[in-house]
Amino acid sequence: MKVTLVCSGGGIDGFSSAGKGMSGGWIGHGLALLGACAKEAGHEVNLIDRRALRDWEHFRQEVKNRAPDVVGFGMLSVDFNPAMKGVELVKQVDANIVTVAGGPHPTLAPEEVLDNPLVDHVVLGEGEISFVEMLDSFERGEKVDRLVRGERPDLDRLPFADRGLYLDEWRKAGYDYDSPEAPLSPETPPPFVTMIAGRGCRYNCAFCKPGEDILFGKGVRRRSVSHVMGELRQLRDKYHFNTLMIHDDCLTEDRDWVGEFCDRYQAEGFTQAFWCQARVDHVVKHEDMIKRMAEVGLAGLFLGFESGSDRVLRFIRKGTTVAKNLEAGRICRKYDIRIWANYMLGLPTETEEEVRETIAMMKEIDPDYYSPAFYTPYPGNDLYDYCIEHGLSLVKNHDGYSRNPTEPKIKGHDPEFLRWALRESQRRKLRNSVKRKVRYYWGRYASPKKAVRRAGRMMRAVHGGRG
Ligand code: B12
Ligand code: SF4
Repeated sequence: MKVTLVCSGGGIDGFSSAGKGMSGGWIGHGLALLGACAKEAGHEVNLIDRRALRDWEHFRQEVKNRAPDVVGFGMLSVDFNPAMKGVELVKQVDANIVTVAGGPHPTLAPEEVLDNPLVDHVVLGEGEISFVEMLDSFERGEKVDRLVRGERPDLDRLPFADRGLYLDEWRKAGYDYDSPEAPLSPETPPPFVTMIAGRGCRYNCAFCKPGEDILFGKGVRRRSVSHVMGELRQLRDKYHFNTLMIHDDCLTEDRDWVGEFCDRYQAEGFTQAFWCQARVDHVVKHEDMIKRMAEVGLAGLFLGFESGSDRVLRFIRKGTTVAKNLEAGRICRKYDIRIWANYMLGLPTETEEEVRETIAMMKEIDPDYYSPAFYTPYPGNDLYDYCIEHGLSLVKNHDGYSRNPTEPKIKGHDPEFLRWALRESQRRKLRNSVKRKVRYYWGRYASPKKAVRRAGRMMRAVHGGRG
């Protein structure tokens, strides 16, 4: 079968965004894995990334040129409108092309996607096995149900994500990367790559669950360290990666796995700095694990601090406390680990006083990167259901399912106050700003390591001049 996968991503501003930050410059591991599996089964696969196209006419042309038998759309809730527009255009190009939708939104709100008669099939949950079986059935001319429940794969039996599917498209669109994926920050110099070591999470935050359980099943399935090391070796040989982001919701959940990973990372000669996501309670409970991770290359953590109010943390079932948030911040600082701080403003039931507590907490933590969100109710979690039941949601259509802090997404909050809180939460205390400046200039010009390196360079220059 000739298969075209479509990355509908990038939200409403998706076109011409490839390479721009993490939304535009990171591959989607779901489609990259689906593509790898379909290729392995003998199908011909290519990918259209909306982010690397100019407009819908460009999309139509690409579909025409590729003349696929099947088009598979991957989508989050925020991608619903562009994905449905894509389905419509595919059918206009050729009504015989089979359209299949999968990913978080079709899994969490299948009825909305099935409502569109132009969508021929919907796959719920993980697609590697069932999508490929579907392609095989099409090839044999067999009938396939419209709604298919994806079978969960053994992650160690999967091939590695086919990054080329994305990178080739980006290059064709003129993005001349010195890095396979867009670096996260100036502290993750290229070549930068992302990877996924497992699926699922055993925690129960109300703004997330049960969505991820529905998508990946309850609990965590992690690839073996050997399988992950195989992919890292491939990334080293093929892309010479210099920095790495591991996307797992919570890589630090299994101490033994992390311990084995650190040992193997070091033993196999990897020295590249890496970042990952973690929970603050893990950082606090297992400082020794964090220390070990820092020894082998952990350079930064994405931490979900969420709120500076213990009442709000309980309400959203985060399972952490403000004291743990502060302590996790202190531990990161101790091991020179950068902090990417995720937190929310404008949650349901949150008072202005509690928002101020979040501001005060952020000033105390003094993270390296602020990642604030206006709480957004999107389908698939208990807090979304709460907002719908209480008539709180201000989201008018799927384009509004982005957490970007532009407009408050629920009723009961003063927009002006939240916008002030957004700015204020990111304003450092004078003491912290000064400390940061000093650290920066020390690191850049005066640290003993740098001084030795600079002296070495000067000596070589002098020597070179004489020679
Ligand atoms: C990494 C990540 C990001 C990255 C990179 C995204 C990217 N390029 O893919 C960044 C930081 C940019 C990001 C951004 C956002 N993200 Co995000 N992200 C994730 C995260 C942590 C991992 C994604 C991943 O690779 N998973 C592993 C792969 C293997 O799983 P998968 O992609 O779901 O694919 C499998 C199935 O879904 C299915 N499938 C997928 N596509 C298709 C297509 C077909 C045809 C078929 C048959 C099957 C199929 O098969 C795949 C293999 O089994 C997930 C949480 C998670 N653990 O998955 C959240 C998650 C996907 N993100 C989420 C959200 C809300 C967002 C944002 C909207 C947040 C915001 N800023 O407002 C944005 C929107 C981005 C956009 N579209 O523009 C939600 C989506 C919920 C929803 N209802 O849509 C999730 C589930 C987190 C959560 N628990 O709430 N995200
Ligand atoms: S928010 Fe993070 S820790 Fe909480 S349930 Fe979701 S993935 Fe797990």
